[in-house]
Amino acid sequence: MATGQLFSRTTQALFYNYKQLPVQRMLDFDFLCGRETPSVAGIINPGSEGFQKLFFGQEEIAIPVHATIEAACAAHPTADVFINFASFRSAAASSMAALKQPTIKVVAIIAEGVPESDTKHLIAYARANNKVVIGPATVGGIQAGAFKIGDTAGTIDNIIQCKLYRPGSVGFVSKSGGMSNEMYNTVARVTDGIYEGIAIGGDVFPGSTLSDHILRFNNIPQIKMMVVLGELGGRDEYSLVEALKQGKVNKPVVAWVSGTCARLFKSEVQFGHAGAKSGGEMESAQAKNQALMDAGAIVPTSFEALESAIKETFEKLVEEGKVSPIKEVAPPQIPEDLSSAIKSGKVRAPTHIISTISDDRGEEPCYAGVPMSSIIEQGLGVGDVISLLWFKRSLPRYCTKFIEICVMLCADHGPCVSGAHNTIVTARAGKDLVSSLVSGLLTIGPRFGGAIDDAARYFKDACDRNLTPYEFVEGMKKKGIRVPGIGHRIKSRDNRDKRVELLQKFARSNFPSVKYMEYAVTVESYTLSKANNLVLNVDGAIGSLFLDLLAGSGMFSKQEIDEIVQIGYLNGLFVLARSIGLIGHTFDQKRLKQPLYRHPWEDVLYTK
Ligand code: Q5B
Repeated sequence: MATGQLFSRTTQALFYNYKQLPVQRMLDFDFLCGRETPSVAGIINPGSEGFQKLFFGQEEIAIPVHATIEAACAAHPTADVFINFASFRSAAASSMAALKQPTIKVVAIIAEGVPESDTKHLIAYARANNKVVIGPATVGGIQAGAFKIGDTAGTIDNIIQCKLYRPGSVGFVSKSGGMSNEMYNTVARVTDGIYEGIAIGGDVFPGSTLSDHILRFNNIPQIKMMVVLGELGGRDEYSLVEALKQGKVNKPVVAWVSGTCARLFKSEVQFGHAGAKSGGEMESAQAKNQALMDAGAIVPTSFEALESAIKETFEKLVEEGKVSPIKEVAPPQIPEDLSSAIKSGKVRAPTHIISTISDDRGEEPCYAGVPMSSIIEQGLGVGDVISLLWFKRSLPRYCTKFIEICVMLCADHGPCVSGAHNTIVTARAGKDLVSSLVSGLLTIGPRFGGAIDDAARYFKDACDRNLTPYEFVEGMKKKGIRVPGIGHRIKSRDNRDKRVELLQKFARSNFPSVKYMEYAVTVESYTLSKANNLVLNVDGAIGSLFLDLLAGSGMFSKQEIDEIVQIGYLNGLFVLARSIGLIGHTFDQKRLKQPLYRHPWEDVLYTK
């Protein structure tokens, strides 16, 4: 293992398996410490490349994302720390790949549950190649005022409270990451603070040991004393005992091995960590505490007494003049994330979108305030969903049934109509479903299917103004406008449109009034006197009947009806319905494996 500093204020890391929170916490720590460069040089997100936007203080920065470890190392040759947030399944392979990169010197493995045999291989490789592994099953480590691994030391508030934004004189090493947070606090209270803290992880075979780090701390001049927090189970603490006995450590070491309560249990107990179980007397907390004390460490009588032991040791160093007084600096304020500031009610921000028809934020999505489950439990249909999402209210059943009939009757009208033709040609050109559908939908307009809204507008205006059919039709003719909802390419007086008949039949027996539809029929009588094909078509039937629905249901104010007619909701019925048929035509052509369509020459009049 390397012999001194692992990190500095310029250390940069590669972060494997993107997790937004720990990366952002590292960058917030950087800002707190006044680092000039972000401590995360790059992110490795296997298989994807690009940039990830994060905050560095108040500024947004784009951190490069690489698909492979090799690519990341090549792009960031000065980044020598590899922070591995892979799962326990892939942590070993990715850590080994990182260790094999010449640029990587330290690998921190966060995952818990890495197979012990894999960890042993990593340890052997790291030792042979003079590299450091921290973990597995670790939160990482921190060099105060310089560099922090992932989530080490928790929230920014905790980091500030523990004064980790500037270096102190204490080297700290523990097995537990959770306890290290506790100890950073304790150390900050009774000394000038942490210089470096490492959690080696709670596995049976940690990548680096307590003594590895204590020996390393011993070589760092800024560290004046060390604190060790071991735990029952394993023999790791004995290598520290050996180092102490051999005089390899010449700075005071305050140590405590937790787990003394294990003796209160009748049988062997497995504590939180994989390695935290007493396998015998030697591995008990009591035995290890005793051995450490015998070897010269300062060992308190209990965990509660650890704080005063650290305090006394530090005060002695101060008295001896071995620690120079620290110059306190106030850390800069980290700008709060907008989301958390809003949550805590500190700020308000204008929204960019306003929406009134649906809400997916609760336990279940709601359509116009009606929960999904209630729609299903009441046995409501697509007509009810349309009434909620388009009209923002629950309409009576005869209205929603009428909507459903419109959708069913307009779903398709054969392959020869404009929309289906376009869809078929597009599908045969090899295009996908959405393109084929959309190319068909784009033909819907004033002549084809999209005359419902105009039919409603003109019929309403004429009927409300009590115009005779003659006045209405001839008035339109004078303006050069064809009456929307009148006329059809194939339907005529003698070949009535069945759809129109069905809609009229339903409305006559269910609607309170069919005033507008009857007006449209009188218009039809007049236009039929001009030409056989000037029938009330499906658009005209829906347009006039919807006016009757709006006016007769008692669910809409006059103002709302005017708005619906003016905005133009009703072509939506044809668009929605015909999408069903156009999708069917797309599938039909694909199923039939139809080749590219080419219109025949003989069907074109070539003329000058
Ligand atoms: N004339 C639909 O025209 C069509 C007149 C009129 C006064 C009229 C035409 C029209 C209004 C728009 C409308 C919806 C283009 C139709 C639909 C869905 C579909 C389709 C499908 C499906 C048909 C001959 C003479 C001329 C014209 C006069 C025609 N319409 N006068 N008001 N509305 N209608 N669209 O047959 O004196 O000779 O110059 O624009 O409601 O799209 O199945 O195919 O489900 O898919 O081509 O049902 O009526 O007639 O253009 O040769 O005109 O009649 O001024 O008079 P045609 P044209 P003149 S439903």
